[in-house]
Amino acid sequence: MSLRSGDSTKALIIVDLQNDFCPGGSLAVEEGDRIAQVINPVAPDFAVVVATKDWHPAGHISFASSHPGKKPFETVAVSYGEQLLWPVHCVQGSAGAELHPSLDANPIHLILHKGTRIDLDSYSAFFENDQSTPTGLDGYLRGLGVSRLYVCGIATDVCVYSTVTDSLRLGYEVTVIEDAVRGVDQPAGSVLKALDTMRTHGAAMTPSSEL
Ligand code: VGL
Ligand code: ZN
Repeated sequence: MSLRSGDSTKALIIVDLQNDFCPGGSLAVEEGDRIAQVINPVAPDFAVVVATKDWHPAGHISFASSHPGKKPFETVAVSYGEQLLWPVHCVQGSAGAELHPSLDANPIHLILHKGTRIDLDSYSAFFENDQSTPTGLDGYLRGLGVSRLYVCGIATDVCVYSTVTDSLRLGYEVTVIEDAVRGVDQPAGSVLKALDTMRTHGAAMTPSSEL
């Protein structure tokens, strides 16, 4: 678990590789569980490895069940704009919120819990969905001298997307590990659109074989 002697400016960010986002989970993403086999061999080569966990209290604002009459994938107006509603997922302390067992957790230095406030969702690893409340991750990474991020995980079109665009906005050099991301694709086409926008904003796309 010590910092490696490799390039200390490079961090791996593993976004929300949790049971609820994998086949069998409440917000299952197709092939979500396949990512681990791609990440496990490369993670130990990074000086810094961060895993995020979506970590919601029961009754969270992003759950459709918290809004009478609303169904998953509908939206509601909240104080910070439109909130897309989801099935109940990643409830703090539940089995669904655990990292997927196929992910080797040993190389992880920091596990960041996000979306922990009942009235505020958080997709990005850097800012809550009000776009202004920081998670502290930027300070952590800068404190370690990190300037280059390699991002993987779930979901390409939700939390990976927000994490990547925030990273670019914060001035990091960002690479998406293209065979280590999977998306919700809700509505259909969201994954392609997200990949395209990430590229346009300056993210590089690399297969794990070229790391
Ligand atoms: C996510 C939907 C709701 C994600 C989190 O990790 O991409 N998606 N909460
Ligand atoms: Zn969530």
